[in-house]
Amino acid sequence: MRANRVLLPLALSLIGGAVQADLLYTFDASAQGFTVTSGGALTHVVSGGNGHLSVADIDNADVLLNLPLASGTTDWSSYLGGTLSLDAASLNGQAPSWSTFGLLTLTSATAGSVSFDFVPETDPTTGWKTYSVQLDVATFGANLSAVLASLSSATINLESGNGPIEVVGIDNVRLTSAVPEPQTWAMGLAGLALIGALRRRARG
Ligand SMILES: [Ca+2]
Ligand SMILES: [Ca+2]
Repeated sequence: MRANRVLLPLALSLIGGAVQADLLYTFDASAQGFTVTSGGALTHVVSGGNGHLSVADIDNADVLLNLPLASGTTDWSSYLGGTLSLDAASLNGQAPSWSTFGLLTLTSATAGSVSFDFVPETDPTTGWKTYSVQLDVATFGANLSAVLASLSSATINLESGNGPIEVVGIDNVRLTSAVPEPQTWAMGLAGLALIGALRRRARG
């Protein structure tokens, strides 16, 4: 039994290294903790059980959508190499005339910030479209891993109109971890095998 006290946590940590929770915000019942802290007014809209966020630009400050994070710092290391995606649409038919829509900025309490604009300058347009960005060093630079490990805010710039003229919709914000590398799968399988061995020993 003493060996199990050492081996069981080891087995669980091997599995934990391979399995990382994805996040999906569908806004079907609420705004799920998303806020707009600058330049815009956020409304949660429900239609036929499918909700989304509606954000109206109200002044000349950038409209910044904040993803919900725990206070202090959050460790998003497991999303390094993963993907952030969202659905967006122009809700009032305003053609895009400002290019910063889709600028994702990740800020760390201790390691500065990184950013990347993942929506084409010609979007969003009327009708929902999905946009995504890979959270990798090739896209955000070498500082990304340090920022993700001590994240204090994650904001998406929603400015698509020159002046307070646009109303945009946001839905299905999704954060997925990287597809595990073969060696990560191997660690997870090793963890499962170890647990299997411990159970057999406990029975015997
Ligand atoms: Ca929805
Ligand atoms: Ca604007």
